[in-house]
Amino acid sequence: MKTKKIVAGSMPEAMTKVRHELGQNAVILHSKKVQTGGWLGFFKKPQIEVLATIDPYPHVSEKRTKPIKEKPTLRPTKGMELRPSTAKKHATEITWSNQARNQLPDWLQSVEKRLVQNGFASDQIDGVCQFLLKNWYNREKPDSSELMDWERIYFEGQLGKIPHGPAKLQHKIVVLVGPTGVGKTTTLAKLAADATVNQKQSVGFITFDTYRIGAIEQLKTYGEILDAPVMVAYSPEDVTQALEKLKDKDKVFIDTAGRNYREEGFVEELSRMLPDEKECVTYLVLSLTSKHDDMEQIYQNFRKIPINRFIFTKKDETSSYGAMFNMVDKHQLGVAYVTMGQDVPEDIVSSSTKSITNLLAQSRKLYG
Ligand SMILES: Nc1nc2c(ncn2[C@@H]2O[C@H](COP(=O)(O)OP(=O)(O)OP(=O)(O)O)[C@@H](O)[C@H]2O)c(=O)[nH]1
Ligand SMILES: [Mg+2]
Repeated sequence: MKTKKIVAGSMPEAMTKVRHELGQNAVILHSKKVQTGGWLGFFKKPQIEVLATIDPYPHVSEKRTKPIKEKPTLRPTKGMELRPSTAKKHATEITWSNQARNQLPDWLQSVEKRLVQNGFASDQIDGVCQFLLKNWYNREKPDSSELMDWERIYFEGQLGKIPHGPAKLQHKIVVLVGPTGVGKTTTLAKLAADATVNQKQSVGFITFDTYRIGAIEQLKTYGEILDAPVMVAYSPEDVTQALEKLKDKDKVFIDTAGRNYREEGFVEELSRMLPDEKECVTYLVLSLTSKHDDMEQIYQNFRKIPINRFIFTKKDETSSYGAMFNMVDKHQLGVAYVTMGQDVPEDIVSSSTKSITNLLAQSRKLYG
C-alpha cells in the first residue's frame, strides 16, 4: 500500500500537499497534531501530521446511471450488532469508507485472513485491524511479537469488562444446560469432583436426563466414585423433593438432558423443571468445535432460561476460538470454565480475562 506521511501548518494546507503528492484519489487514514522545530523544548510550532494513501475505489461521479456494486469495506456486516463497547470506538479517527481490504498492508491482510479463518465476527475483525493499524501508525514497527501484544491488548480491553470464572459462588445449586453431546455430564462430574476433592464439600446430583439410555447410569457411576447421591427427576415436583432430600449438601449439581433444543417445546419443558433462578447458577455449555452461527442459534433457543455464564468444552479438539470470543462479546456474558479433555476431574480450568486472552492468542499458532 502506498502511504505518505505529510506535515503541514493546517489541515487545508495538508490536504493540498496530499493531493499534490498522491493525486485526487487520496484518502486520509489518520491525522494528529504534532509539535515541530523549537530550541531546547521552546518555540515549538503546532502542526498537523496526516497519513494518507491512494483510494483504489474513488467515488463515482453522479452522472453515472448504472448502480455501482459496493466494494468490500471494513464495515460490520448486516446482522452483526455493533455495540458501543466494540471496536469502533478504538479508531474513530480512521476513515475506512473507501479503503478496500486488498489495499491494506500485507501484514494486516494476513492478520485479517487469520482472524476470518479462526471464526471471528466481522465487526471484531474490523476492531482488531483498526486497532493494529492505529498502533502501527503511531509506532511504525509492526514486528510479529508487537502485533501479538497489540492483539492481546485489544482482546483484553474487550473481555476485561465482563466477569469471568465461576459465577455467584454462594449458590448451592449448579445447573448445566446445553445441546446434545457437548459434555454437560462430564463437566458436571468435573465440577463435583473439584468441590469434593479440593474444597472438601459434600455434593449431590439431580438428573433430568430420563431420555437417553444410559444417561442415569453415567451419572450414577460418577456418584459412586464421589460417594454422592444421585436423584432422578421426571417432574418439577420431583425436583422439589430431591432438593429437600439434598438440603444438607454443600452443593447440588443438576444435569439436564441433551435434546434438540431447536424445538421450542423442549426448552419450555426444561425451564419448568428448573429451580428458581435466584437459587441456582446456570451455565450454558457450548462446544468450541461449533461454528459461531450454531452457537448463536443455541443461545437464542435457550433465552427463556436465565444463563449466568458460558462453559466452553472440547478446547483440545480445535484451535479456532473466534466463535467463543464473538459469543462472549456479543452477549456480554462471561466464561466460567473451559474444558480440554475427557478426564475427570483434571481436564477443566476456571476462566479469567487473561486465560481467555491467551487462548485467543493461541489461535494464531495454527495459521500465523
Ligand atoms: N475431547 C473432549 N471430549 C469431551 C470433553 N468433555 C466431554 N467430552 C466427551 O464428549 C462426549 C459427550 O460427553 P457428555 O458429558 O456425555 O455430554 P452431554 O452433553 O452430557 O451429552 P448428552 O447428555 O447426550 O446431551 C463424551 O465422550 C465425553 O467424554 C472435552 O473437554 N474434550
Ligand atoms: Mg449428559
